[in-house]
Amino acid sequence: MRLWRVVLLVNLALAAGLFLGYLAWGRQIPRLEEALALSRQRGAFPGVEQVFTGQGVVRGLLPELNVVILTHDDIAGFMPSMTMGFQIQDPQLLAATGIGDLVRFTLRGIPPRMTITEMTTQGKM
Ligand SMILES: [Cu+2]
Repeated sequence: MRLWRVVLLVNLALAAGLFLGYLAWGRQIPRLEEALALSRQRGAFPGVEQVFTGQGVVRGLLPELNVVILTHDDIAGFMPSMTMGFQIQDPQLLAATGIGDLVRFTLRGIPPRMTITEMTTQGKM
């Protein structure tokens, strides 16, 4: 067999192999991205920033510590309902809130160190 034919056959075999590999693995990518997004949601990666939203009632304000005490509902994927203190990022959020307010809030951070970054009053309890 002539050398150029050998080279051509080897190249064709490589091209066919690459194409088949691309077909097989290319189809895995959307499935893997989905699994990754789901794992991130579940907090499967310690050290990765998480975001949760929740609703609760303000029980206490500790402006000198930048803490709000809330009785919060279930925070899906994070914690069940309870009364606890949350660190608050912006002291302005505390000033705009009163005891007994029904609030919606956003928690952001690397668990277990979560901070309230947004909080809006929905009404009074
Ligand atoms: Cu809690």
